[in-house]
Amino acid sequence: MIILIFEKLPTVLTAEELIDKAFKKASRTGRGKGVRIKAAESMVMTASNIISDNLLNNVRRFPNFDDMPQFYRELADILVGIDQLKMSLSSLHWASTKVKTLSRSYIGELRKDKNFAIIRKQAFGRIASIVREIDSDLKFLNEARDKLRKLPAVADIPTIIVAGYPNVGKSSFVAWISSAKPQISTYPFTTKGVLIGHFTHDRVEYQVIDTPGLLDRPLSERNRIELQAISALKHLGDVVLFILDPSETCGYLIDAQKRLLAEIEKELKIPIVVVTNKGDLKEVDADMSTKTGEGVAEIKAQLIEILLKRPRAQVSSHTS
Ligand SMILES: Nc1nc2c(ncn2[C@@H]2O[C@H](COP(=O)(O)OP(=O)(O)OP(=O)(O)O)[C@@H](O)[C@H]2O)c(=O)[nH]1
Ligand SMILES: [Mg+2]
Repeated sequence: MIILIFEKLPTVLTAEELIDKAFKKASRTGRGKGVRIKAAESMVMTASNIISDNLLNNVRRFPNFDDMPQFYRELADILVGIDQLKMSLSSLHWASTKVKTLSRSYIGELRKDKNFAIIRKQAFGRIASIVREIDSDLKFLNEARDKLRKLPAVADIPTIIVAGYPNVGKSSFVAWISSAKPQISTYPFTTKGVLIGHFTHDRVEYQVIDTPGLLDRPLSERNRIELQAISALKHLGDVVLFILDPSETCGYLIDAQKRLLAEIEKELKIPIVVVTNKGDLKEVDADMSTKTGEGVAEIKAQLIEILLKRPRAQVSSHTS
C-alpha cells in the first residue's frame, strides 16, 4: 500500500484561464438557444456552474491537512506552508459560493427585466471580478501543487532509514536487502535521488529508505529548512541503520562519522542500529561488507527483530 497523497492533485487554473474557459463554454451554449431570455439564462448558468464546480473541485482534491500522516504534514508545511494553503482553499470555497448566489440573483433579474443582454453582461462582469479577486490564491495553490507532487511515495509499512556519511555504502546496502530494483524518488531539500527499496519477510512487507544529502553530514551545517526536513524523517522511520566506514575510504574520518551518529541519535530519537562496513578490505575489521554481501543478512535479521517488537509509527491514516 503506497501513500500518494498529492499525486492526483489537478492543475489549478489561473483566474483568466478559468474565466476564459467558462465564458467560452457559456457563449457556445447560448448560441443554441433561440429565445433570447433562454439564451441569456443558460449562459449565466453555464458560466457560473463551470466556475463554482472548478473551484470546489480544487478544494476537494487537496487532502485534509489535519488528518494527514505527520511525515507529509511536516514536509507540506516546510514546502508551502499549511496555514497559507488553508487560507487559499477557503478563499476558493468562498468564491465558489459567491459565484453561485450571484448567478441565481441575476437569473431572477433576467426574468423580470427585458434587457437580457445588458443583465447577462453585468452578471459576467461580476462573476469575473470575483474570480480575479482570488487570482493570487489560485496561483499560490498551483505552485503548491507542483511542489507537493514531488514528495516521495512512501508506503505505510515498517520502515528502515539508512544513514551515514557519503560513500559508506548506504545505497549498496539498500540494493542488497531489497529484492526488486529499488525505486528512485525525489525528496525536496536535497538534489540527490532518494532510494526506496522493499522486501518481504514472513509475509510482512518492509521498506528501506536511503537518505543521501540528508543524514550524511553534520547538522550544524544545515539551514533551518533542511533541519525541519531531517526532523520529519522521525515520523517515517521505525529504525535507523547507521553505517560507519572504519576504512575511511569514504573520505571521512571515523571520529567525524561518530559525531554525526551522535547528532542523529539526538535528533531523531528512534532506535538506531550501528554497523561498520567494508569488512572485505584487508586492514578493516567490520560487521559487514556491502561489496561481497558478507554479514548483510545478519544485519537485516537484527533490523527485522527490532521492527517486530516496535509498535508501528504513524505513517497511517490517509492511504490510497
Ligand atoms: N571495499 C568496499 N567498498 C564498498 C563497500 N560498500 C560500498 N563500497 C564502495 O563505496 C562506494 C560508495 O558506495 P555507495 O553504496 O554508493 O555509498 P553511499 O553511502 O550510498 O554513498 P552516497 O550515495 O554518496 O551517500 C562505491 O564505490 C562502492 O563500490 C564495501 O563493503 N567494501
Ligand atoms: Mg547512495
